Amino acid sequence: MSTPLIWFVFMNLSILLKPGYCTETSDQVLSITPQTQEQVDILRNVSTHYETVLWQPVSNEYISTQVQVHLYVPANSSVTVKAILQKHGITHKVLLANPNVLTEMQMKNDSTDPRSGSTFYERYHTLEEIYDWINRTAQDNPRTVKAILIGSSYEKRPLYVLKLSFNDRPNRKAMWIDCGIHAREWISPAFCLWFVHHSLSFYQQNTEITRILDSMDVYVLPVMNPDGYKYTWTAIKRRWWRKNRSISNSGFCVGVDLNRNFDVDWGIKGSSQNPCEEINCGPFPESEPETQAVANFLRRHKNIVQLYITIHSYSQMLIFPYSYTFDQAENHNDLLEMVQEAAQRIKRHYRNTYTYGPGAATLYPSSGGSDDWAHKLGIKYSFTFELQDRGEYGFLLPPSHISGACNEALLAVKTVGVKVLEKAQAPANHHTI
Ligand code: 0X9
Ligand code: ZN
Repeated sequence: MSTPLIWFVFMNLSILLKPGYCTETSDQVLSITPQTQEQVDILRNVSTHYETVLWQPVSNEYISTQVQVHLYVPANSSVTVKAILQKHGITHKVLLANPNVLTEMQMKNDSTDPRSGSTFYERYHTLEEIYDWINRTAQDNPRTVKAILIGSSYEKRPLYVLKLSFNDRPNRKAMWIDCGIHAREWISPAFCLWFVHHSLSFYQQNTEITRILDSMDVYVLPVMNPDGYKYTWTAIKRRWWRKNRSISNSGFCVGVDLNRNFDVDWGIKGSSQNPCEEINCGPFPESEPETQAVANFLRRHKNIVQLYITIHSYSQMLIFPYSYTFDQAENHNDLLEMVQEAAQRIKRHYRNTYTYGPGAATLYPSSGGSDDWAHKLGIKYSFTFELQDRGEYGFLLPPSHISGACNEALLAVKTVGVKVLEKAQAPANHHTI
C-alpha cells in the first residue's frame, strides 16, 4: 500500500472510531403521530427532558393520539431521541432533513442580488428593515397612510400601527389587522407588509380592496412582538422563539405568550403560569406592554372597529371565537359562513385547503387570546388566520412561497372584509314575510 493510501485509511478509521460518530450531522424536524396513550406520554417526556423544540403542537399538553407532532431535534440529541422512539416502537418521518439550510435561505434577503428576481415583499425582513419600511410607506403616501405610535414593547421598541384611510367620509368604520404576535411565525409580518402594499397598489383597480378601503379605515400593526421577532433573527438557535422577551420576577425564564395574556378567561385553559413554558400567560392579564398597547387602542376605537384579524402560522386554518370555551358565539353562524366562503374561494383560486371553525373545537381550547378578547369587547367579526403551510416547511416557509401564502390569505381577508360591509348594510331586523 502506498503511504497516502495508508494515511487515508487511518484517517477514516479514526473518524469512525471517534465516540459520537453516530450522531446526526444536522438538526432535523421529525413528524411523529402517537398511536397509543403510552406513546403520547413518551413523546411528552422526550419533548420536556431532551433538547428539542416542539413546533406543533405548541405545548406538550396538546399532544394526543392520532395528532401529528412536529419536533425539532438538534443534531446532538438526535441519536438519543431516535433511540427512545425506536425502543417504544414509535415511528417517525423526517419532515426536514436540514432545517439550517432553510433558515439561512429565509435570512438571506439580499436585495442587491439581481439573480434573485424577487421583490421586497417576497422576502423576509429584519425588524430594522420593517421599521424603515413603515416610515417610508407613511412618508411616500402622506394623504392615505399615517404611522401611529400605540405604545412600546418590553425592551422599549416602538409599536407602530399604519392607518390606511382613503377617504374622509364621516362615521367611517374600521378594521384591524395585527401580525407577528408570535416571533417565529415570520410569514405573519410578511403578510402585513403584503396587505399594505396590495392596498396601496390596487386601490381603484381591484374591486374588493377598493370596496373595503372606500368604506373602512384599516389599522395594520405589522409586528406586535418586536422584541421576540428581533431575537429570532439573531441566531439560528433562537429562531424558534415564540413569546415576548419580558423577564419574570420569579426566576431565570424569559417571555410571555402574548396570545395568552389578554383578559379573557385568563390563565385557565391551554396556558401556563410557569414563565419557562411556551404558553406562559404572564403574571396577570394585560401584564405585558405589547398586550396593553393593543388592548388600549382597541378599547378606545371599539365603536368604529368592526373587524379584527390576527395573523399567525402555521396550519392553514381560519379560526373564529371562541377558543376559551366550547360555547358558541352568538354570531357563530355568521362567522362560520364567512370563513367557509373564504376557504372555498382559496380552494377555487389556489387549490389549497384551509380548515375552519371555532378555535376550541378546530384547533385547541385556550384562554387569553386576542381574537376572543376582541369579540368580547364588542368587535363581533373577529378571526385568527393561520397561514401556510401544513407542516411541509412549518416556520421555515421558503421566501419563494411568500407570494402564494400571502395571496391566499389576502383573499380570505378580502372575503371577510366584504362580508362585514354587506352585513353592516343589511337591515338589522330583517324578517322575511
Ligand atoms: O395558540 C395560539 O395562540 C394560536 N396558534 S399558534 O400555532 N399560531 O400559536 C391559535 C390562537 C387561536 N385563538 C385563541 N387561542 N384565542
Ligand atoms: Zn401564532
